[in-house]
Amino acid sequence: MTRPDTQLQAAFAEQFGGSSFTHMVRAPGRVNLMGDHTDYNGLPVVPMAIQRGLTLVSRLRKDGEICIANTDPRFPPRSFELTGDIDPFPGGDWGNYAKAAGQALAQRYGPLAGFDAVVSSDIPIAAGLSSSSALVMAVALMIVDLNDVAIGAAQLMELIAEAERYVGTRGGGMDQAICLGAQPGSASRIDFNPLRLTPIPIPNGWRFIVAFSGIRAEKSGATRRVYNQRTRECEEALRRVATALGLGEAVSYPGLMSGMPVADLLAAAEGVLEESLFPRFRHVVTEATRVTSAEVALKADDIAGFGKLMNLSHQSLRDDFAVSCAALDQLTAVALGAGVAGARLTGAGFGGCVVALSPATEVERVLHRLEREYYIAAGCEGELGDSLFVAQPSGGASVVEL
Ligand code: NG1
Repeated sequence: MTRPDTQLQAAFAEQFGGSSFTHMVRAPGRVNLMGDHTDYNGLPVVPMAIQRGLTLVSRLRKDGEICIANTDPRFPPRSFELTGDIDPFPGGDWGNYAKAAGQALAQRYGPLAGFDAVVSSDIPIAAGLSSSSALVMAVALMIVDLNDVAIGAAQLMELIAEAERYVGTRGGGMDQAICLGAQPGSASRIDFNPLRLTPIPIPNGWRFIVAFSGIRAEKSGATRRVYNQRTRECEEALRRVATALGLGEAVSYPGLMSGMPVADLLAAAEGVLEESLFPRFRHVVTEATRVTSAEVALKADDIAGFGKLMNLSHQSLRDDFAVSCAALDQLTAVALGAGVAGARLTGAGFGGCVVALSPATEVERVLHRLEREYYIAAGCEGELGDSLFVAQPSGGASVVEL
């Protein structure tokens, strides 16, 4: 891990009366390659951590207060007492992500000492690259390290996935797991209940391009409502299909899928789910099969096969799960027109980013086409580095004492 930059040192000194910090956490963002809206249904995903991340520097306090500032002026300093019952800031406040981690750890391991901290991040915000989970995980790791909390990695991933629901999203466990458990050079297949991460090396000649649509999908606003609506629709579809098949309400999506082939499951579901719910169900179960096929394609260095799965995934997210939007569809179309192996929206959708897979030999040409036909065509000028970049498969979050 590199040392913190001078901007962070100056920000910390300014915020906390000239003193300096002793610990640093680096937590990456992620791009999801396959399996969206499957994690909260207990079904697998294949994300990878990226080179963009969040740095949190801090120094232990003698009391139980967390005082946290941000180098991004949009996020004013926040402080709160680290207890097992923390009142949230108003909805949408960035400090709630720190409170989420703090409350969960204090409930289990309190009383805990707090810290003074400054955060700096280069993960685009509300872009489906998991900037929020990087913050929750960074705060959690810092609390764990400064307080010598004895907790294993898998336990921390699961605790923090649950903890992030503090902000009001009924999310799954993908983001927290990959943020902590990623291996450099690899994506990971993640299975849930129990949580398992299996690294899958990215073949040398593959490049994943991340392209931001320009539409922010703020989870604190309207996006949260639709996201939570999808989680409820999936639960409802599961309950009805399981009941119709005489399986009882305790069955999970993985349980359902292990019991019969997907084609039979879909035929049974179509008979019991109304028109609005059946496509949601179809997305979830077909996306899970695409995750397994994607793992096979990755291991076989089958770029064309992986690309086709990405295209099918995008169609399913757009048509069956209804989480795409015109800008994401346009961006995938431009990428496909530029000759990529495949392209799909990544993360929750409703805006955010597209991920496109290109052979390394073609990547510069594809980047130029995207720049010209999407960004310049829309009137964007200047540096595009935050909106358009090649993702490097990176390692997971870690903490160092400086
Ligand atoms: P993003 O894309 O970061 O909003 C969300 C959920 C994931 C997963 C994806 C969709 C959170 C913190 N993250 O991610 O668990 O459900 O949507 O696949 O809620």
